[in-house]
Amino acid sequence: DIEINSSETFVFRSKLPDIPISYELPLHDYCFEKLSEVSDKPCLISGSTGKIYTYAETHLLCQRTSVGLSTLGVKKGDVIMIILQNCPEFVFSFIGASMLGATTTTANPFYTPAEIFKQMATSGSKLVITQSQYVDKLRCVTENSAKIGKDFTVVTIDDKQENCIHFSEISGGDEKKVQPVAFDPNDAVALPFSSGTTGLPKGVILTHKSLISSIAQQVDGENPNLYLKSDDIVLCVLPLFHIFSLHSVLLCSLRAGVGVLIMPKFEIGALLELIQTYRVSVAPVVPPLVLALAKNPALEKFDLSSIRIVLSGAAPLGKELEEALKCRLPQAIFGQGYGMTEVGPVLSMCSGFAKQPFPTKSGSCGTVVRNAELKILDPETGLSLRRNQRGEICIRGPQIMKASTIDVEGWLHTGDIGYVDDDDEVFIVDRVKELIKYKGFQVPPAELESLLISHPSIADAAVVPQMDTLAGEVPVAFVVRSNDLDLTEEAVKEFIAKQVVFYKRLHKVFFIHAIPKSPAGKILRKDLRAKLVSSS
Ligand code: 4UW
Repeated sequence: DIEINSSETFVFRSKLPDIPISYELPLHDYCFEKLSEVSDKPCLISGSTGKIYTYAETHLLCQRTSVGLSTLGVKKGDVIMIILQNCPEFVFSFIGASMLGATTTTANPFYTPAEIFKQMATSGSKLVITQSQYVDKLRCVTENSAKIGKDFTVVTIDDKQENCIHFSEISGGDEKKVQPVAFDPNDAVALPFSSGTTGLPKGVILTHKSLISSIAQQVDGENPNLYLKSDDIVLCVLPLFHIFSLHSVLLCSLRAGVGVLIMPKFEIGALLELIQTYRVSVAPVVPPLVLALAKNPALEKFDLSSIRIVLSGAAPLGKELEEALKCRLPQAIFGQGYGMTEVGPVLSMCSGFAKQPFPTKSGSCGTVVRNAELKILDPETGLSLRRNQRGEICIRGPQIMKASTIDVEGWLHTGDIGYVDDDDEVFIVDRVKELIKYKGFQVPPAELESLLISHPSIADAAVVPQMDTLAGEVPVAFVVRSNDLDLTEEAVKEFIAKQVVFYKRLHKVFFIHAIPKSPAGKILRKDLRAKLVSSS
């Protein structure tokens, strides 16, 4: 019964006060600002070899790698590409590139050659750092005529490969040759790929300013939102090529001066063993990992009492799942963060992780980070909504990417539907954007649709998410055959599977007569999603 004033905006803010954030330092110097205080402390712990790099050693190797990269011709403004499983060399390369004023684009090592070359071309990278097992993909001539050693440079971190350079040649640079480069806080430092709210994957320009803002919003200030204690060991099993791990696991830990336990891939036995051995205290996870931990009987055999924080994100975490793991780790605080690559990346974080924590509710994605504003818009009317009303989540702050789907007032529209409750907690309930998330990995429908339409027997196609207990969501396709009525579901699935990374594979194909579209030609995805619900 309250009259709505159409110009009124309801802005939600953090419970924590804003803090001053300085942009005088480039990202690498900001992350290592307290180096002298932590130089002898463990920084990177390699889970696979057991090797421990102190903060001083890590910093030195980053400097040497930066000199080595510059010897290979990498300079300010260039883009290098990292195609690695989690490993210390990932860190040396990313920070080393930052020291040169260069930008790093990260790719999933499981990508197909087509996906890798697309990202390489779009990002303009001429140097790739990878493992020998992936070099064959880079030699794939059917995808690209560019030649290793001639058109682009490849560095391998393990075995030496023909025409490639070995990492020891670049990490052996002379640190005394480090040249300070002129730097602007608005220079790009990371170029993760994301499809955002619509379309194909695009390079998201994250600047020194955006990443420093987002790190500061988590770990800086008198009462940090994500309080990392000096003897914490943070688990780094989520892939560093994704912004969640790169930002909230690696960069936040470096800034806070805590140890990072690096695991190249997820394997439950090894994971439990490492948590016990290294007394891991902070566990950033995604829902499928929560599931693996909650359900695995082997958990009982290990001492996991060191875990004090479980931070989940990148996809919705069901309450039952959270409860199931809580029972097994009764000493830990559970909470979620809500991130999006374009937001640089964190919108909200569990305030139960703060140095002086707040009580939080299960299912919430935290409260909006400090030094930022969040509002909820009615998707129909565009009006700003009050507490407990569902609408599109929008964010404004210094962490969001340079140039994007930001409106004239500086608000980024996420394409996520949610609400803010009476205690300032953010809840996500739906997604209006096209994006599909398989175990937290991005599956852009537009990418699969363009591949489908390239098939000679397919006239039109649309890809939408279907709910799945294990993966959260899986992509399924609606396909209009052109004339070949023999085209089978299997043939369509295989056609796609050959061209994309495993999590983008189609789980079902439905043949229909026409794809429902709006008068403007936009696929009516809601209608297709509704068809799935009614048929299941
Ligand atoms: N609940 C439900 C969530 C949630 C979610 C994200 O691949 P992107 O672009 O980016 C991410 C980043 C996640 C992240 C980064 C840093 C961090 O600290 C943190 O906290 C744990 C998480 O996923 O996908 C963005 C989209 O993923 C969905 C949502 O739709 C968002 O727009 N998403 N987090 N907690 N859904």
